[in-house]
Amino acid sequence: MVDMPLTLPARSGDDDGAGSGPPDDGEGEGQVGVATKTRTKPKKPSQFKVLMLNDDYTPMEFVVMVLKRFFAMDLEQATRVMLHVHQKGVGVCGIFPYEIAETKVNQVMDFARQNQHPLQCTLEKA
Ligand code: TYC
Repeated sequence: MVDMPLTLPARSGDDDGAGSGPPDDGEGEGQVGVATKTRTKPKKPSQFKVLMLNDDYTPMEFVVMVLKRFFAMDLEQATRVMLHVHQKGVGVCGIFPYEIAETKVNQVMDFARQNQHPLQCTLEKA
């Protein structure tokens, strides 16, 4: 009497086209799936600069009011940033995560429009 194995050892591919089973369709258990990788070090949300642009028409006092109201600056800080923008053409109001930066830009643009000033504010990746 000869001992026969009851089960055959698993093979990774039944690719000979003939013999025991149907041809391998590449969908065998444990072979196809979505590769996932858990990030152990979470990425910091990227930061965005909110920039104020100079123009020839918006009153200086209005720009100072905007900087105090939406960027929590005191009078001295707001005046310094406003004069920087007036002289250099552009200045940084603050650096925030994207959604906060975008909200600030919208708030400034809406407030300027409501007051009929052409003041422009924009975002830039920090
Ligand atoms: N240049 C404007 C003026 O002379 C003042 C100003 C400053 C406007 C900063 C916009 O972002 C600005 N009245």
